[in-house]
Amino acid sequence: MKKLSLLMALGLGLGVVGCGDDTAETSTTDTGTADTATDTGSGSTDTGTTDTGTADTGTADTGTAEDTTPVPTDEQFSGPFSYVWRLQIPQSGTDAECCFDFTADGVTDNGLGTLIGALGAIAPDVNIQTTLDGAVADGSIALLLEYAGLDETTKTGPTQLWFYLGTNDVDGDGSGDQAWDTALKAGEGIFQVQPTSLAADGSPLIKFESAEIDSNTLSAGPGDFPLTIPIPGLLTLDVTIKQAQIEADVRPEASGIFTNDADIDSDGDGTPEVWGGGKLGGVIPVDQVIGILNDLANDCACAGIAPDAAVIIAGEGTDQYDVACDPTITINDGACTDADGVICGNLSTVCGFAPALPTLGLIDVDTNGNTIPDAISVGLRLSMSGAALAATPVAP
Ligand SMILES: [Ca+2]
Ligand SMILES: [Ca+2]
Ligand SMILES: [Ca+2]
Ligand SMILES: [Ca+2]
Repeated sequence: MKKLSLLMALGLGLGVVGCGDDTAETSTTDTGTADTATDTGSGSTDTGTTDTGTADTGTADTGTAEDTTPVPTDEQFSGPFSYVWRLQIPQSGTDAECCFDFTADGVTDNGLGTLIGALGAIAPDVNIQTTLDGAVADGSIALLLEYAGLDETTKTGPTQLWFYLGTNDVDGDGSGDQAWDTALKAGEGIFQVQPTSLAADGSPLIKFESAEIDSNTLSAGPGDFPLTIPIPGLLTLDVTIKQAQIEADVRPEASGIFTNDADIDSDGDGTPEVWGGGKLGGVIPVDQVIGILNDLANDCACAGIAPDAAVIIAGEGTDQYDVACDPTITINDGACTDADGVICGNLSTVCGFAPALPTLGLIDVDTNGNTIPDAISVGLRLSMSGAALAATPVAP
């Protein structure tokens, strides 16, 4: 199990992603499997080279071609950029807070908010939002977006979204070079890209390959999106968000792309609260979460757990996603200390709680069409300002 520091929180620094609806069609010969799906997407007509390959025997494609992926012609690190100066996790409240409807019932879904709200009730001293705010303000989390291939003059049209971890400590003295609350939020920030967000060849690890800015709306996805979310003192969610998408109310300025805040009365008291104008959402298969918990449990030798034990047994049952600890595994967590981590010392509590997990309402999306929810919807609000890069990425 990877124990990731807060630096990696939402740092998007792990894993390789294949994002976007369609991979760009760049070859001239069709060597792939016959197309059997109807293309229902929108976008501009595919104007690429004529396909001279084997005839496609699949269902006729009656939709508009979805191949809008621009091939960036400008250099990496040339911008335009955004700096994410606020990440908000709605924990309860109104439908408008965040972010997307994954169940086609017209109501947005956010099981992550439900989970964090529940954690807040169980452990009031663990405030995820305060932790996130602090990490962004002190530079531990400096998330940058590059709009690759975006028209540099109009800052609109098709683009790719490339994500980087950055630092404002360009001079390397250990502290940020500019004030977060004024300069960075105002779009005056100058950053350097951290190598943890780059592949061996220097290209970005995390990206939405198909995105667009149109009429002040930035949209991207849906696609797969790897993400790391630490829950301090409990666990680190290291997951791939499925059906990930971004939608943001943006305005292009000289220094980059800014979000426009959204005023939403999230607590229903008649006075609106300020939310970031960007929305990032998707669903996390529960199987991934159970895998993380079992990885954590496998580190609990102090409780008598074998390194390869499947402590938690989970999966879709006849009417719900069932979760329970293996009753044949004996847990002696009383022998664990704080040094063994929060999970090991509370493993029997976790196991006592596990069967109740499906009843909390956070497993809320069915991803395989059998009507049994098997995934947790998530949503974050983003606030962004323009930004610039100082130099090539810092050396590894
Ligand atoms: Ca819904
Ligand atoms: Ca510095
Ligand atoms: Ca209010
Ligand atoms: Ca299902």
